[in-house]
Amino acid sequence: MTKQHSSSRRSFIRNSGLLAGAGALSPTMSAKAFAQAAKNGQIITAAHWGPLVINVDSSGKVTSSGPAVPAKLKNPLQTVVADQIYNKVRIKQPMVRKGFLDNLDNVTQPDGKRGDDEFVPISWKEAYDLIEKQLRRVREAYGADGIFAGSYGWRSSGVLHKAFTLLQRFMTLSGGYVGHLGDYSTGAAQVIMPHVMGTVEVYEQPTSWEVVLRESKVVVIWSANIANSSQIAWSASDCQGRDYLLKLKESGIKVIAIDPTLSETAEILGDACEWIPVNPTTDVPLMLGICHELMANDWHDKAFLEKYCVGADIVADYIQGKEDGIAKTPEWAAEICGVSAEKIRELAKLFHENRTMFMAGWAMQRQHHGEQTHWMLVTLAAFLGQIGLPGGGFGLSYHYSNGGVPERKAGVLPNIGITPSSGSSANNKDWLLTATELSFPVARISDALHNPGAQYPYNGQTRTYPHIRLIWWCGGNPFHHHQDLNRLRKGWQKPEVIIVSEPYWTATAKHADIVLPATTSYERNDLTMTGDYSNMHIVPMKKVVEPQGEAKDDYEVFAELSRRFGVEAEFTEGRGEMSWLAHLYGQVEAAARQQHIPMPRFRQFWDENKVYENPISERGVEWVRYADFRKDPVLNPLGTPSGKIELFSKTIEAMNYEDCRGHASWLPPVEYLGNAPEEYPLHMVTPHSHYRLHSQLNQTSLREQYAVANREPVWIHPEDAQARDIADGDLVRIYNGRGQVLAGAVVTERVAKRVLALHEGAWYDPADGSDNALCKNGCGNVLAIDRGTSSLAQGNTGQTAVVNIEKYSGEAPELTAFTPPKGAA
Ligand code: PGD
Repeated sequence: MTKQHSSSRRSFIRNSGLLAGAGALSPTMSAKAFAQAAKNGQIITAAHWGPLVINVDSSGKVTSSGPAVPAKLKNPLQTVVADQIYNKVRIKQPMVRKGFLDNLDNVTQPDGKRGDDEFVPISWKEAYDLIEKQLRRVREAYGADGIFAGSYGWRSSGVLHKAFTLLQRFMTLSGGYVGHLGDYSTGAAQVIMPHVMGTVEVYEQPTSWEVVLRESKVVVIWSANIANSSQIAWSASDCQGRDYLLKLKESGIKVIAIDPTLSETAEILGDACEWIPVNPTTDVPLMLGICHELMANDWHDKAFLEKYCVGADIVADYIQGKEDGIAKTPEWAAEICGVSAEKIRELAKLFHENRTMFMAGWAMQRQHHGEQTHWMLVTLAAFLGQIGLPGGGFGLSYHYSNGGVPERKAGVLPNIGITPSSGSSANNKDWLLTATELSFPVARISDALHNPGAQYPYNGQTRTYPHIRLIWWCGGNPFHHHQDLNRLRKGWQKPEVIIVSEPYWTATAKHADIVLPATTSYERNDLTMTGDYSNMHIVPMKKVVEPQGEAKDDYEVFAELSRRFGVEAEFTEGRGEMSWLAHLYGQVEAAARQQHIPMPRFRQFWDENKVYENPISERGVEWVRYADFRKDPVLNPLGTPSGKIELFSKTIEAMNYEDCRGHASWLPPVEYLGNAPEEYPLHMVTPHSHYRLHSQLNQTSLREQYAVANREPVWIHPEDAQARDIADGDLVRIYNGRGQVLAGAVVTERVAKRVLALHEGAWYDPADGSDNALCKNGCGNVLAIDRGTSSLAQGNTGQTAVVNIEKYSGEAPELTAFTPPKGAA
């Protein structure tokens, strides 16, 4: 890695732990070994972090956990199942906030104390009674649109115990709710890409890794951290993505990582990878500079642009400055993005001369004007003319859910649905239309709470925020995932009732009125596939231990509430846990048999206690994204209005948005290094941690491996540290006009100058109930800006924040992130 310096290496290794696991082969679990494992009291289950073998002692207690599928690199997330189950921050029984209980006669006038109050234990019966009464009251007084059950979040794996799906199933059947649009992962890209490529693109299988390894000459890992993200998947990781990284390392392919930080991916690739640090949120100028150089040398693929794209001439005029008088030369780009003009020219030549695959991640679209980055990346790939060729073009999902791992021949396991499979009477209900109209882009939650009834633009429409009176969150943690938490905290005081279902006392649970203890996935039976694209395995997710304390499955809770609202039969469809699993498995078995894939009957599958691996498919191995379109764009048109790649979109232009024009453009963000004020001269980025899935697992012993000064570590460049007299290991305060957090300094050259990297997902831990409360654990979202990416997508902007940092001079406050609130200990 060209930019790695030895002085930073030690602190990096301390903070990544990656190399410690390298080469430590996981046990290969053959069928015989699985059978033996079961006999020995080992249980097979799965989590987002892959299939797991769990060791249980004679008293039924979990002693250790590890991988059930072999992988060359250790996945630390697989090792802490016991910590997840037995944790002092588990919610032991239903709880109600004291101020809420005292104010029950006046519940329409909330007391403003959420997040700064004590809790009182209640029985499940009391909790159900309270919830039933409040739901009936809110629905009668305000209709279904008074209830927000969008409840975004990563919950846990499983096709039956899907937290927010169960909440929404109950709400659908019992009278309605308002939900959300989009997600935090790809809020901008998933709205812009259908206009450009005719599909969301971000959740689709890119060209197979096997083809890349055989055909690509250059791989550009652009704002993506394949090493970290492949540890997890929306279903369960198939654990193959990082093995492919190791193969890439050995392949001789030229690999480039463009990123403000030297990620774990670049670290694994070592000398096979050149790190090009780029200023945060300035990838568009870099791409424009490369395009300018392609055009200056007449290297752009005119035949491709003519045959497969619309609007290339308009974009070409923009690149050359004919539209706005600014030629997007490498020099112009270098000034903004921090990559030298010489390097930009070198990249243009390299990409032009070689089969190049862009593996783009999503962090670069979680920023103000984030729609532009993926649009511009497609534009650059189109100028190179390699889209649809083996090993060329772009893929927007190599880092996610092990994208690029070849798809297997498989039946696909269905999930329990939001509406019953029999078809629901709910579909005919009046509320559905209103709720559809009032659902809002998920990252506008604070805005919706602060501005009920206000109108806002979204993807060509004018929409209206609902007036939210009751929130139920189940399977997510907005008090880590949302931006500008001080603003959320204020808006959060407005609804009349807030209910949270959670296994742990997260900040979201601490900010609720009624808290229901949920089981972890290890306390119930379920099923999952692995690899959201590869469909590689089907795994029995076996209950490992009985529910802890008074925790209940979300399924059981919503089934009971459904009974109270007279819709139990529709909710359960007459099934209990195991009959649901047999039913869902039956569907995958039937689909598999149609493809002549033999599968055991459910009972045998379940009893065998093993991971079932689907057969290899030649088609999956040889998959080249957009090959059909390239072969015949008339017979295989894209889903865009023109059927081609829309480098210029008439649809978007007609929306007349100043913040998203008819073609990809450089629109400077509201905050970045190019306009940072003197008091906040640094840019904070918030990458995803190697040791967590978002905020999940921050409470486990893995934290001992990365915490610095008992806080979330922040990476700071030595020059920025020296200028502030900050040493490695110091307790520091990071702050801007939105808030302040404590963190532990890691002084390292693996972050670009004037950039701080504070990984997302540290549990929010406000010191008090004040407007600018110091977060004692280091949650970056206290500092990130809360505004939509643009009028088009209204996605989240978690990567947009300018800040400053100083050595913390006061006495270190006690960390309370992992301590239950008063009354609950
Ligand atoms: P998680 O930590 O996964 O984060 O935000 P998300 O809210 O998904 O939260 C899931 C919660 O569900 C946990 O608290 C867990 O305990 C709980 N849970 C797990 N299983 C169950 C269950 O069975 N029942 C119930 N009731 N609860 C359960 C993630 C979001 O954060 C995402 S997807 C992205 S991509 C964003 N990334 C960034 C970023 O890069 N930078 C910033 N600044 N901010 C981000 N926020 C976003």
